[in-house]
Amino acid sequence: MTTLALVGNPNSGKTTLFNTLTGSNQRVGNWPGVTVERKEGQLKQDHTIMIQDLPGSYSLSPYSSEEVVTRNFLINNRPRKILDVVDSTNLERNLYLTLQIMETGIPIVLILNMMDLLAKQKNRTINMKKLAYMLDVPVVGISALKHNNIDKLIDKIRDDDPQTYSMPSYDPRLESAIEMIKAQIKDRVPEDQSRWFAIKLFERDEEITAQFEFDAHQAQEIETIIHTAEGIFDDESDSIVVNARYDYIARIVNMCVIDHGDFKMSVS
Ligand code: GDP
Ligand code: K
Ligand code: MG
Repeated sequence: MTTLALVGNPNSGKTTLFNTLTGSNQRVGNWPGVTVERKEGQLKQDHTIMIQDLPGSYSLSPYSSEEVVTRNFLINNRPRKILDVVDSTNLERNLYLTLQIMETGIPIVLILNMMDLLAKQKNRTINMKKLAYMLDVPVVGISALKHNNIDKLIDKIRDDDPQTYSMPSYDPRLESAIEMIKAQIKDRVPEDQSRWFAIKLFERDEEITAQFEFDAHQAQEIETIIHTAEGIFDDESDSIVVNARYDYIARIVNMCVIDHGDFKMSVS
């Protein structure tokens, strides 16, 4: 049995897509310890594929029960692939979660949902080929509601090639801090997960930091790396990362999206 995780912002269409993919092959329950609904189901076309519908999240920070359930599932269960459902009419905001998903190193299919709405709005064109190229991940545009392009999505879901992608790379000064923290933890975590943990440590994520049980010397070394970066950026470490992600998204969107509305405004 292969487990794939459905992840996305609230209202990106995850449940609609989940129902389309699994039909009536669903099990509904609760996540242990929290009143967050848990849903899993087998892909209609292939019962060896189990799809886990994870709670809607804007980030993988521990800000809400939903986000904690989602991130713990991704980190502890390491699903074979993440199906990242993005509301294509809210691309920038949704890509913020996508970047964090990519930091985990887990293979991903980027699903641009609500393409029917985007087409109707007529104010934006997304070049999906370019987006796939820039992010280095497979991208498929669908409408979960109208069932458009679901066959193509299922092909990508069933594609079992071991997939890797280049990690999004941020401001070089931030990257060097991340590299230094990675060096501190290199014997403690698998290589493909080290970026995720290094970023979480850099953000001073309490839960992840506690998991490592650093001795005083190592805690001090890591704190010095973080503190130095904060001096360089004149900002708190967690907002350095937030800004780096938004800068990266702005660059990607700038190259992959044409806003027709902006153009009209700029000439009038
Ligand atoms: P979730 O919160 O991510 O599980 O999102 P839902 O599946 O509950 O969908 C949120 C709303 O968006 C619902 O009203 C859906 O009918 C609607 N929706 C989902 N997918 C699409 C789509 O592809 N196109 C359009 N127009 N609406 C959609
Ligand atoms: K909803
Ligand atoms: Mg839902």
